[in-house]
Amino acid sequence: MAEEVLTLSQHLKVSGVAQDLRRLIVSFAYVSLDAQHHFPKYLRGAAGDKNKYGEAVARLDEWINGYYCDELVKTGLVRKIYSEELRQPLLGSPHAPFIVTIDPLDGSSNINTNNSFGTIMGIYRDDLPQAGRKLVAALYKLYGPLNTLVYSAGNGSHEFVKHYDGSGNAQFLLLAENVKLPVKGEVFGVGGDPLDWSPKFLKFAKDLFRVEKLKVRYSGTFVADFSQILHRGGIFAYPQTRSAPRGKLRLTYEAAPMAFILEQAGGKSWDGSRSLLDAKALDVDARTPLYMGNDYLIEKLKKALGKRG
Ligand code: FBP
Repeated sequence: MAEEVLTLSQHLKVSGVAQDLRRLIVSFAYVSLDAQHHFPKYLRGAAGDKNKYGEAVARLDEWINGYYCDELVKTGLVRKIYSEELRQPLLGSPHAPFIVTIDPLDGSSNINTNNSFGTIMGIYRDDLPQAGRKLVAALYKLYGPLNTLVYSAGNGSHEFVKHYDGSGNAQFLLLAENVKLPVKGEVFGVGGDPLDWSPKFLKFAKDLFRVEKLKVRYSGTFVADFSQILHRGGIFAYPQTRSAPRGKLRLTYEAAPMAFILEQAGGKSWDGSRSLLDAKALDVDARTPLYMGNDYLIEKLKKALGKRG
C-alpha cells in the first residue's frame, strides 16, 4: 500500500497549496506523530494548576500545549499562537506569515479512559479577531485506534493515516481524498443535559430517532464525534441550554476550524443565527452554540427552532 499512495507532503504539493502553508501543515503533522510517543509519561494526574477558565489541567493537556507551541514557533512560520490552554497569545517570529489557533487536546475527559482524543488547529494570514471564513487552512489530528489527520486548505477535505514506509519511518498516507458527507445521514451526537435543552430542541432531537431513524454516536470528544459525521453523515450539536446560553464549545479554537473542514466536505454549520464561519468574536475564548452536519438536517433544525438565518 505504501508505494502508490500519496503522502501528506505530496498531496499538498499536487494540490497547489502555497509552499509556506505546505511547510507549516507538514511540520505540525510530523510533530503530532512524534508527540504521541511521549504521551504515556503524562497520562495520569492533574498538572496541579488551573487554566484560564478555572478548570483543572490534565498533565497531558499542559505537556501537549507546550510541545506543540514550541515546535510551531521553531518553524519560523508563525507570528502568533492563540491556544485554548494559554492565558495570552504566544508570540513567534514577528514577520512570519501565519497566525495559528489551537485546541491542543480536545477531549481531555477521555485521556484516562483511553478513548479517542485529538487536536484542532486553524491557520490565518491575518490576525484575530477574524471570522472563520478568513481561515486559509484548518486541520484536526485524531488519536484513535488509527492515528489520522484531516486537513483542508480550501481545496476539499482530505484524510491521512499514519503508516510506516519501507524504511520504517512513520508517514501520513492519503486515506480518503475530498471526503464528502454521505447524502443521507446515519448518526447523531448531542452534548449537554437533555433536561436542560429548550423544548423545541428536545422535540427536534426526538425526531432524529423517530423520524430520521438516526443512531446515537457521542463520545465526549468533539473531533471523534465530528469524524462520525464526516464519514457517516448526520448531525453533531452542542446546543445552547438554559444553564449555558452560549453552549460549551469555543468558536475560535474548536468551532470555526471544524466548520471550515465540514463545509469543504459539503456539510453545513450553524450557531443558532448564522454559519459558524461567519461568526466573529472579540473574545478569543468565547463559547458558541454549535450545530454541524448534513444541510437537510441543519435546515430541519432551523425550522424546528423557528429560525431562518
Ligand atoms: P475540552 O477542550 O476541555 O476537552 O472540552 C471540549 C470537549 O471535551 C469536546 O471535545 C466535547 O465535545 C465536549 O467537551 C464534551 O462535553 P461533555 O463532557 O459536557 O459531554
